[in-house]
Amino acid sequence: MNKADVISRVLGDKHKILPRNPTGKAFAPSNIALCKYWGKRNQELNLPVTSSLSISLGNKGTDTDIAICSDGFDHVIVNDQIIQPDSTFGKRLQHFLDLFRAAPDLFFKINVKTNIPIGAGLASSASGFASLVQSLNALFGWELSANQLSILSRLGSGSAARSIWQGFVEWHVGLHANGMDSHGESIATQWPEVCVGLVIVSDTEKKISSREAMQRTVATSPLYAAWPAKVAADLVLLKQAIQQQDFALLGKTAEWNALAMHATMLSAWPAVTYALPETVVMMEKIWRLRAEGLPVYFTQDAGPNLKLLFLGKDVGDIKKYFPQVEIIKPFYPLQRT
Ligand code: 2P0
Repeated sequence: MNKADVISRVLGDKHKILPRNPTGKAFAPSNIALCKYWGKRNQELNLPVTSSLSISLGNKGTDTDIAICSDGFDHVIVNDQIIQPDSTFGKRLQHFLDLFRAAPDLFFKINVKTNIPIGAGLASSASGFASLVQSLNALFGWELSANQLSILSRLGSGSAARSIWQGFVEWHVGLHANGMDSHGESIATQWPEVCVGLVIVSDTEKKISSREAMQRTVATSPLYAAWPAKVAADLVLLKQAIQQQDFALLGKTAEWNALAMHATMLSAWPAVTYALPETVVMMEKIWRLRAEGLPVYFTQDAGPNLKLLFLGKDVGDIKKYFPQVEIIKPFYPLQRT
């Protein structure tokens, strides 16, 4: 089963219809995993080894405008820059769009605006593919369900399966080889006090893609065997923390899960590390502040930047100790900046 088979299955009769509308637009939030997706059981379909759980970042994410075009090629603009079709990103996008060309002469004009640094471990591909799929849904008039949108987004980038919803989202591992049961699900609980702080250590492109790093970790790390059990335990704890609004449990579980994921990478060969010296200095600072009584925790993805987790009551202290922090209130998504 390949991506085209999955798309046929999701779209059914709608697969070859031409766009019903001249344009489509959609916004999707970025998301930060509190229990990480690290490792695939199917590379082609981005099917994960484990479930994962994230929090979406409200108004931080990607807007995509798409229109039909008959120039014989696609035009892609990201943050006012033309994407060259032969660049790595241009080719990746092209391959994805090819899956949705209902006629050989159907091309697209795509304008993408993202308000998060691209490629710095801030999940830009997640919000990018989730907004692209939703803009295609609007353009073609497919009227897909959220679960179907999540499945199609996953084909572009695994973590995009979670960016269809705001708030807490669980991406189910699924049992089927075709991945039809591997999609996100919104966790209804609202927790308005929870804040995420972005601390940018570096916004340069990462040296090694998540895709390659995951593959290398699964293939070579002796610690990877312990990862699925760690995830299973952490998912239980995170859901308990969310339900009981137990912030210490949420923060501890998320931080420990991130450190365990990075430990699997560090024990791969050749080792993978996304931390810079500044990343480690910041971890030490967070641990010191916590020992002094400030309930702040962190998580780290495939990049050197840390995302802080804290409560609204501590915003003043967080700004004092991390003057460069950008504060996001995930449960107030309508405050567009
Ligand atoms: C996550 N990350 O759960 C994990 C934690 C990074 C660290 O999902 O190959 O861009 O496109 O499926 O989704 C980043 O990897 O990888 C990621 P692909 P993706 O958020």
